Amino acid sequence: IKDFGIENSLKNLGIKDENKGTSTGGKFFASGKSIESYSPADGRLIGKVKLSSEKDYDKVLESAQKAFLEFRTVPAPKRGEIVRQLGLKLREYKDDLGKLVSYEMGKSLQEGLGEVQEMIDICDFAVGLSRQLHGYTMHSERPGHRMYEQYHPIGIVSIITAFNFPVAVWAWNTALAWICGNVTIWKPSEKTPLCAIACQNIMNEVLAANNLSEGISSVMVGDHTIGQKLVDDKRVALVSFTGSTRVGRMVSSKVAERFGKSILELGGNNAIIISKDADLDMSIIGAVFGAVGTAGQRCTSTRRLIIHESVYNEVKNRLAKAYGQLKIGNPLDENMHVGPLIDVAAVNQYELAIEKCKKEGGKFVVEGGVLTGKDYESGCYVKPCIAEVKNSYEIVQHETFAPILYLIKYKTLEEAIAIQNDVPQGLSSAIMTQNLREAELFLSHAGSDCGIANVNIGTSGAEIGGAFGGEKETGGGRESGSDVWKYYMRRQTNTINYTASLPLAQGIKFDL
Ligand code: UN1
Repeated sequence: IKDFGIENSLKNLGIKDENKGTSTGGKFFASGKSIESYSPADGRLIGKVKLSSEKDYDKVLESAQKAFLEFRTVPAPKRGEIVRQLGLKLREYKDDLGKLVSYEMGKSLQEGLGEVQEMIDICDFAVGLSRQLHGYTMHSERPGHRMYEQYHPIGIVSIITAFNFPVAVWAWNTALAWICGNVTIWKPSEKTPLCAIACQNIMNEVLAANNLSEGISSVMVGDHTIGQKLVDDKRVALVSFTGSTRVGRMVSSKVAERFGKSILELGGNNAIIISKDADLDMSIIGAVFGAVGTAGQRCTSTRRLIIHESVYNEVKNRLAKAYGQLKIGNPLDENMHVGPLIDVAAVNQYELAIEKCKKEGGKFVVEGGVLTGKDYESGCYVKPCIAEVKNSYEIVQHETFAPILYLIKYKTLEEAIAIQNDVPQGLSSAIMTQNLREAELFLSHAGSDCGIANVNIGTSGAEIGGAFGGEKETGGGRESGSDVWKYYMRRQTNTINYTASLPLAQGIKFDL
């Protein structure tokens, strides 16, 4: 088997055959059961990981609580300096980590490297931000008084991430949480535990170089019981959860019940509207990358194309031709466009969705199917497929994490926007058009209802500088850029009286 240098990268990242899944910044430990991580690329066992147990959980939480008391007093720009060093380390390890992401998760090497680039980018962003945690000042209605708002650290931030972005989502959250003076506890997906251990190894180098106490950045590779404990634990101020709408709903209500804060990044059902005035060359590339990139396993993957009737057949035929040219294979091989799905369970979901789509009346323009034979031994490779459907089909309303693209025809832009919005999710959306009126209507208050709305760009591949997240069943959370840092802090309004008298607000008189 061709190794693509993965053995060497595993070594550089400190991944062993047997790993322990818990670290608070120092040595790794774990006393739970063991799991195995297989690569969906070639089916090989990459390594074993001993999971965090409930006993380990208590240790991590205590260490985080202690660390917070100290870390919150470190000046924000100094915390930024630590994030700057993390960004430098990530540059050093970019090739190795990108390769591991590709090998353990299955996305193409290009996308694996892109994911590490997102980590580097958010570090740079956070460093600058560490000097800009601004609040407003305002004029008091009382003479000799001053008012302002300030933001303080909130405490322990737990980060629960999914397999599809096994490293970047942690970095988005950690970089911001840190500069805000919080400590973080990461529970990664059990499907990509080694990516998490590699990140923590990198982090531990930064922590050690700065003599920082344990507990500032912890990882716990554990099963759902660990996730549940984090969600229920009053000591955890903010739960940042990325995953399914089904689990997100539980996280949301459990955290709300104890008046904790949560950031939810749940399912997407993203569409591109291809107008009669679209640049079709651009539209085809945008649609194909959006639908097959990461084998359709991004939250932002393009699931639906809403195509104007006048260009419908041309787009359909050109898509079919483009799909015919897709090379599916080992994601570490740079000649391949599409890698595998994460595991065989995901392949089953893909097959079920195709079956369901057919039952509901979907007509396949490009047939799907599971690939077998040489180079496909892992059983995780599937053919990206395209079906003509109605938006109302149950399967079309549902997010299937696989490269299945649905085509829908429209007559007027108002109708297209209504179709685009007529799903339970609200993450990403796009329009391909060179017509200013169409673009502006799509972005207007009568346009897309999603957290992300693009013009002449596909639905996936957002930059970290803007707030990332979506509405409706996507959960309403925002991560990464813009003013998202405010989620990671508690807000305080301060009124200061510098006179010798005590006037009350609203002109109330109270004399003794
Ligand atoms: C996700 O799929 O969970 O916009 C995140 C994108 C990436 C992030 C996706 N920057 O596609």
